[in-house]
Amino acid sequence: PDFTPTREDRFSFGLWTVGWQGVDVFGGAARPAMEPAEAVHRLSDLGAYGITFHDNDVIPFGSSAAEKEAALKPLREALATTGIQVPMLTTNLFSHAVFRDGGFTNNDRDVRRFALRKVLDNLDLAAELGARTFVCWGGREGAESGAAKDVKAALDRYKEAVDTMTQYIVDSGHELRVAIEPKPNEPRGDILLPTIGHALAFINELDRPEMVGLNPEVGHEEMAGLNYAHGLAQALWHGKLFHIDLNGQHGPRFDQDLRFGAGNARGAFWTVDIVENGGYDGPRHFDFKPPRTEDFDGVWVSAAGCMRNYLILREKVRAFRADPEVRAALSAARVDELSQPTLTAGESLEAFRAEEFDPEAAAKRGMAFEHLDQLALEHLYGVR
Ligand code: ASC
Ligand code: MN
Ligand code: MN
Ligand code: MN
Repeated sequence: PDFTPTREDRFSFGLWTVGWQGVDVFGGAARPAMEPAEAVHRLSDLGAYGITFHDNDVIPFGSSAAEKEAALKPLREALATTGIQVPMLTTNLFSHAVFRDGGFTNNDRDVRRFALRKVLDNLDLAAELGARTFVCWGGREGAESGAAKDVKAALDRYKEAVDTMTQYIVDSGHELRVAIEPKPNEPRGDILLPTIGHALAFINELDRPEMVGLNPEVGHEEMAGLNYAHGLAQALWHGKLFHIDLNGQHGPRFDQDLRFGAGNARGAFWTVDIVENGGYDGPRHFDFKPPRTEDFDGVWVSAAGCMRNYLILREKVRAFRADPEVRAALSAARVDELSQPTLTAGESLEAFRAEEFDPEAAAKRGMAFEHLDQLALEHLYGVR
């Protein structure tokens, strides 16, 4: 099989991924800055169809209207030349020290007002660039200590901000939906809306829940010890999987942002399975960081690897689903039986409660899951 990406595969990358200079907690930049237009051309050559960015990946913080337009000009030209799209835009509410206690939930009201203005401006840019999804990653919305944050008040302010965004989207006629990106910790000690589940519950309290969904990231769920593929499945079940951030992570530790397919390879297999077969129809978006060991050659190897690994896993998932022995194993494991309602329509509860059942006999039936999982692993390991 050919693992060369095409635009039909709809791979997209954040400009902040390949553009990451390697600044971390212990060291400064390890690579020079990359021009956004250069990133667009290189990603286009590699087979991506889209790019995404935070306002300040392109527009320096504090730019005037003229400076903003000047910063956007080379990007617009690169997009026009390559035909690369901008399916998603997001706002940087985390780098500048003014956001050290957050944007939407900062204890300082004037900072919250500044953050919300920044986001409303960026909604206009997102709509203008043709984006359909607007991501909110609240990396600084949180706390390191107990008394410093009134969590219930913070959630009131979070809701107020997202409600203001959706009202503005409706009033301005923009074709945008908002996607919240959960993360449990880092850079804050504890971040609000830490997991897919917390964010789903929050969305139900909003004024326009139908306009707000999720942008789950592999590493962020795995940092919390959670199963990303299960999280995507639940988000799909709620109709809330608006966008995805694909990358790699080795279990609960700092946010590694490895290229997709590195880290938890088994998790990546089931991720591709649910993304391909679960009803998601958005971009296959990568939010990774090429390790600071790499020069620019390594950066492009890493970016290409995200797409190639996705296509390799897509092929393996297809082979797994098409394998007759897998189909038989799925039947033996009664996976399809779970789709039958537990009660029959119109069944009387009286008769149902009187029904005879032998739990000892049922407890003796094996579930046959190990054979099924062994087949999956053998597809993943490349021996089937
Ligand atoms: C985002 C996003 C993240 C963070 C991180 C910034 O917009 O999805 O996970 O910002 O990539 O370094
Ligand atoms: Mn991450
Ligand atoms: Mn992300
Ligand atoms: Mn990230």
